[in-house]
Amino acid sequence: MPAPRAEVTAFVALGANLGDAGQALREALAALAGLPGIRVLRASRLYRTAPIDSSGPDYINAVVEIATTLTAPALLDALQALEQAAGRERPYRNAPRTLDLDLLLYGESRIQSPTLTVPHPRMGDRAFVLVPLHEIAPGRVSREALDAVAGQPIEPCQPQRG
Ligand code: A4P
Ligand code: MG
Repeated sequence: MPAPRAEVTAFVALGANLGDAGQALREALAALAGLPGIRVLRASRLYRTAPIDSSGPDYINAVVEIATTLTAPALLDALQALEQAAGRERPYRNAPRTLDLDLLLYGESRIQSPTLTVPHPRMGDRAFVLVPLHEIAPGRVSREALDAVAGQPIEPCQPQRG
């Protein structure tokens, strides 16, 4: 029998701006937690954010830290299956969406394939990723990186816990 794969810590960004976006993110979190090979370690609050390079209503965004035995491509497949189940359509790039799940970080891996780039290439430009990531993993986001996106509107939907 092959040895079980070791768990890898990964971070996933969640976003939506069509329909009940907050509900879509809560359901996606529950669905992620129910997938074999994935344990949810920590989830950020939900944040309301202005669209960046996109259109339509405000987005709801969050970031989740998971431990997973899935490979990075298998994790991407699982994330895309959840997007499809949430009714995701892709009429054009950066179109408004019912659910977007992006793989931000997968352990310390650097991946460059036709279908997967990790770390996510645009994560450093975006408050809607850096602010929730900083909430759950402050060591992963520098003060300089946060300062660089300070002009992008973002506000938590819930007060800070504890
Ligand atoms: N792909 C490559 N690397 C990755 C990765 N690390 N994680 C490929 C996920 N997917 C990755 O993605 C297109 C293709 O990227 C996938 O087929 C996959 O093989 P997609 O989800 O179909 O399309 P997309 O979401 O339009 O593209 P992408 O690259 O996820 O868009 P961005 O750059 O992430 O921007 N403003 C606010 N306020 N909040 C948002 O959440 N999101 C976007 C999307 C723009 N503006 C936003 C928000
Ligand atoms: Mg995406």
